[in-house]
Amino acid sequence: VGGVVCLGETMVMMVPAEPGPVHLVRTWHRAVGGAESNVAVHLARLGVRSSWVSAVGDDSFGLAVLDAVGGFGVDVSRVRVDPDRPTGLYVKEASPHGSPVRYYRRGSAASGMGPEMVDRLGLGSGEVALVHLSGITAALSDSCLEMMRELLRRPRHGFRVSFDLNWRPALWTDRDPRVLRELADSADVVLAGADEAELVWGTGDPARLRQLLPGPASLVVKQGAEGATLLEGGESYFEPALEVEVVEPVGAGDAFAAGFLAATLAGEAPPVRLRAGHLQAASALLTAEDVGDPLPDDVTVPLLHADPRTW
Ligand code: KDG
Repeated sequence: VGGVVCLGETMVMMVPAEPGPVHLVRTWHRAVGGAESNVAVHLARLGVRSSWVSAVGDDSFGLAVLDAVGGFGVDVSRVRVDPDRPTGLYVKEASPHGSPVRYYRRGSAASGMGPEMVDRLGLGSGEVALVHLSGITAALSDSCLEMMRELLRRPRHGFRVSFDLNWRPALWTDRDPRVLRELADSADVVLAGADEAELVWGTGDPARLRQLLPGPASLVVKQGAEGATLLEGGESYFEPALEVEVVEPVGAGDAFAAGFLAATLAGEAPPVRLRAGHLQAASALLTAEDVGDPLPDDVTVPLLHADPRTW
């Protein structure tokens, strides 16, 4: 079985390391985060061969990103090092109720990616079973959007494309989000929160979506703490989420995607694929880092490796 290529920006992430208003915080925890590399990391942890492709600056933060993602067992050899643009950065204030994020990524190395990057993905090699994209990339720059379009235009010999809508309002202030629909409709597997589905297709209700679409062959609608619905082959499958005490929610969507995609590639049945997504998401909800593991292993590891077939 071929591996998964995840394409999209990863940044250095700063999280306050002491309480209090952020402008007074002087000690920071430096981590690394990016939706697509988060997916790659979770896949690697699940034993799926994964590679992360993006661009980083020729700077220390770029090295930090390569080190961190590579250190999780993800192949980073196709990442472009751009001598002219810096690695992006973002600041996250961790809270269980959603985490305000401030980006410092305009003009970043990753935003300089364009259609030429598609040739770096190794698509013709027979080694790629799936390319994973997200809506974040479409918002980064015109050239990034063109890169996605170019990829989605390529004939899909031997690989599928998955697309997580990953709506980040802060990135769309001067862009038209309708382009997300165009991208979603040309992917094979789409993951969307109910709010994101509403934005793109005008409804987040799986029953209505089922009537509305043809669109992607597989559409997962994530209904928050309630559960998730998979629309596929004219059928609809719902699986409730796990109940967990949320430490910090950012990164849970990426974890869900990885669990779902890993089980999909393994040819599992729809309920098992949804449960695999929920298990991974639960492991991410229990940590403040996107994919970090600061909690005792006895909490997160069993979740990461639980068998969704025996749920
Ligand atoms: O899904 C988590 C991501 O949102 C986070 O890691 C940062 O990639 C990121 C982004 O662009 O928001």
